[in-house]
Amino acid sequence: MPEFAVPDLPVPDHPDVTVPDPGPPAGHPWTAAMLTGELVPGAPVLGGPTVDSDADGVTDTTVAEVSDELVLATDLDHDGQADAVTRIGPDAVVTAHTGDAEPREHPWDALPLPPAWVDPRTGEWIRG
Ligand SMILES: [Ca+2]
Ligand SMILES: [Ca+2]
Repeated sequence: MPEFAVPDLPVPDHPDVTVPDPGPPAGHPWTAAMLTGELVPGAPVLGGPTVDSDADGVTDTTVAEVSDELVLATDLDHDGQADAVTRIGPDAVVTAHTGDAEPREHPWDALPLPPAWVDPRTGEWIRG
């Protein structure tokens, strides 16, 4: 009966069973969290984006429930920081963009915004 040589291989006490992080698809950024800063009071960090709002193949929007509001936080430039946030609550819809001095609040019982039109003299859009 032939004998087979068994290679003398080291056997670790605790084998490495971790699975490497697959990382982002080639050419796509990876964000595991959405930083909201002051755009979502009380929730500076949300989960990673799961919605591709502009259909470019890259998820950019996180949908979350914070307190009694539905929050949609969108990262337009894929840097992990929300650039636009819409908070839908029981009393109003609040939208905020990075760099805005104040968020815009539209209460549910408020009259609709007047239609916008172009001033023929200046070419500027005017509302009201
Ligand atoms: Ca997208
Ligand atoms: Ca961003």
